[in-house]
Amino acid sequence: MPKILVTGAFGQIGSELVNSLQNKFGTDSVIATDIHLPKNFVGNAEILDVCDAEKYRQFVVDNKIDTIYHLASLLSVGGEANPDLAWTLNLGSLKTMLDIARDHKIKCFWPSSIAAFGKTSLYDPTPQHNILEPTTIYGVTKVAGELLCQYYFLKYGVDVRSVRYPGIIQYKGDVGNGTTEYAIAIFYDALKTGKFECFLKPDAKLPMMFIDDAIAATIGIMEASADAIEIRTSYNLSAISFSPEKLVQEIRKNIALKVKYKPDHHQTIADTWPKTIDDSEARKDWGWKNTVDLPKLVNIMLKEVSEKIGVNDGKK
Ligand code: AKB
Repeated sequence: MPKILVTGAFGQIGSELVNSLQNKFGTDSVIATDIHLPKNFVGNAEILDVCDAEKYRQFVVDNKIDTIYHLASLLSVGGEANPDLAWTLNLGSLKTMLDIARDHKIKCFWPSSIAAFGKTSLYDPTPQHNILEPTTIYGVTKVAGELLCQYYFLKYGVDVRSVRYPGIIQYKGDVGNGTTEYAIAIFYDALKTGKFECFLKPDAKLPMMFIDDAIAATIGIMEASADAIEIRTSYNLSAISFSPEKLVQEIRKNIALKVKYKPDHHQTIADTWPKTIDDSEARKDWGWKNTVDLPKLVNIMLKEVSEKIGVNDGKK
């Protein structure tokens, strides 16, 4: 029975990943940690601040952890609001995790992002091996983190694996403080008020992915044989790309929605990110496949968010 630690377990990806890992390996195999815990969680959950290196190490030793999904992170907008915390949390805690993984032979996962790319990157579709000159602190921590992962693999043999997540659309966790998160917030506003103010331009197309695909990719790369993992920085990962305008059109097939576009500092970040991603290396090396297209994503989000907030999804 594996002993799995998930940090940042109640954020956007963790909320769903913990559930999938519990179903796959059994509830007792998974320990979900974060700096705040939800009230109605079923399973093992504990407070853990990953910026406290000694506590992190002791926690791993005490619980005989053999696998870590290190998800604790600020996103792009949160990072710009607090660059020092972004550096300490996104990169400092990754270094702690890699040191622990090296010393205790732990297999680990760490998420990178499309934020690793920047204005000088080659785009459309964005190749795996690329110029990485991001201009957000979030992007800087992702590029440095990718290189650190590769360094620990080459120097110490740490089995660390990573993907560059596109914008993840999920409904279980809160709406995170990022740029692609407009595409989550829109469902809450559409269902509650029938109106949405968008901080991006109508044609700001970005790579996106439904949470189920993101979880399949995360567990998929961790289950692949170590020999198959040719890239030890981070794999490009792609599913669907859409603009706010395209998403609005799809939502309007289901419910009425009025939208005002007021592009602001979020658009400045989006301007530096790719529109489409070439993820052929992930498909070739460990069999990555996406399954959820835009109409399906919109249907699921309308149903799940309406149930979560207790309003009609317009179909009943
Ligand atoms: C953000 O927008 O900051 C994140 C990301 C793409 O990494 N969702």
